Amino acid sequence: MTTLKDREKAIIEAGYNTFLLRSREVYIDLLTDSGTSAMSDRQWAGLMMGDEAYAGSRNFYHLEDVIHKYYGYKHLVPTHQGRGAEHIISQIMIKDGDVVPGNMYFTTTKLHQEMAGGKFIDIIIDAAHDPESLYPFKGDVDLNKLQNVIDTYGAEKIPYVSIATTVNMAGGQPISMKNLKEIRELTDNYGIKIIHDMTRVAENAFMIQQKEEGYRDMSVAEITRAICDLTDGATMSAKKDAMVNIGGFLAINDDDIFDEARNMVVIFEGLHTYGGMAGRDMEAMAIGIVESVDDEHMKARVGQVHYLGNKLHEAGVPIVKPAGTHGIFLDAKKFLPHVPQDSFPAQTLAAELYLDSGVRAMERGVVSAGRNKETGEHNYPALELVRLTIPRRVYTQAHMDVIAESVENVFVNRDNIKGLKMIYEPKYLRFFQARFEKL
Ligand code: P61
Repeated sequence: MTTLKDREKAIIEAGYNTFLLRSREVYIDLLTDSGTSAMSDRQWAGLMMGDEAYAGSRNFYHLEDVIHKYYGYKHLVPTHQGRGAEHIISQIMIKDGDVVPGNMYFTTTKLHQEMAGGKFIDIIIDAAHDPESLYPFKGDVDLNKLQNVIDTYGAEKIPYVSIATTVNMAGGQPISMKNLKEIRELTDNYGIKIIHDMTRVAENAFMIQQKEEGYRDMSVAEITRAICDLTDGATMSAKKDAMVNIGGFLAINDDDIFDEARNMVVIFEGLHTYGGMAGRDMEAMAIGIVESVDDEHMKARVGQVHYLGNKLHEAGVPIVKPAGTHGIFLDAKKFLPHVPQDSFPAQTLAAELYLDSGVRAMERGVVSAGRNKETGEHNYPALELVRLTIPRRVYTQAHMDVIAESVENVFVNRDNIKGLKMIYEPKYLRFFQARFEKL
């Protein structure tokens, strides 16, 4: 625990950027659910069974079996985390001048698509950009938007459609099975592949089970598999659903793409049977994947997030509705209507929340959206959010209560809060290292 004086010093030293705080300065850490979940007794036991052979570790074959069984993809290329897989698939599939339609951008995914010469085009439904819309599947694709991209650029310019389960930047919103089937049908007509960002696929499957007609009697595991079966390949950050501290993979059905990816992984990640992970990491991941599709686990995990969401909603705090699965997202535009978007309301709010209680959250607004590649202007996203991300199996209900109290406290005092100005801006993924000063 820290005093207000400690926190004032810490946030100034961190340039009002929660990514630059030291963890010892943080009381409840809601920066991310990435690599921060608690591993189970079985996963820890798995760490003890690491086979650290350079080549052909038995943990790799275990992981491969689990991925075949639960996700169904034919080939596995392990990587050190999600962006390692994004790098490889983007470099292999995207050519200069290509376009990649997707259900809202994700920071690292989009950057890798651009670095490979592509342009990302957002085809998510309009409701996803509206924090007040109560539509339960705000991760859905607008099929007219997708058709429009195909008509405008031609199918040969579209290496794949990028589909995330769930959509992180929209507030952790799921895509429906119905919509995914329709995307499959449309892309099949043109021979376009679907590459699946499956980072939180089990959470998406749980939301389908709970909210989509006809899925109540299917298990999270069955729905997860059905989602994967509608796609051609996937990138995975195993630090989320699969509850490991580090790890990820690329999975792909196409033999030729696999051949290239397996070759490329040895340049950037490591040998094709470990790809940047230790044998023990692969073992913990294999076990974590099985745990991630457990219905009871998912009920507790998403239930905890929704408990916090309900509390904040009842207190009148503006949040993205309906609550997503991996965190609660504060609507900073409504929270701080007097702070213009170019004074970074979400960055400001995250800093204020830290000052109030030592709760660390993450900006997901104009800072995260970066600059337009052509004009150099800030991208101004409709969603200007602060993400209160909940790690899995870490915090208790009492923590949720403390978090809600602190957010409510900042909300009551919101009129006194002023914005920030950016004084240092890195070239890539600026939100990680940018620095700010109080206006
Ligand atoms: C997170 F501020 N997510 O949510 P890697 N796809 C998706 C992710 O959520 C994801 C990756 C790919 C993080 C970590 C993070 O702008 C940021 O294993 C849907 O992190 O490489 C990661 O997977 C990339 C935080 C990433 C960020 C980028 O907290």
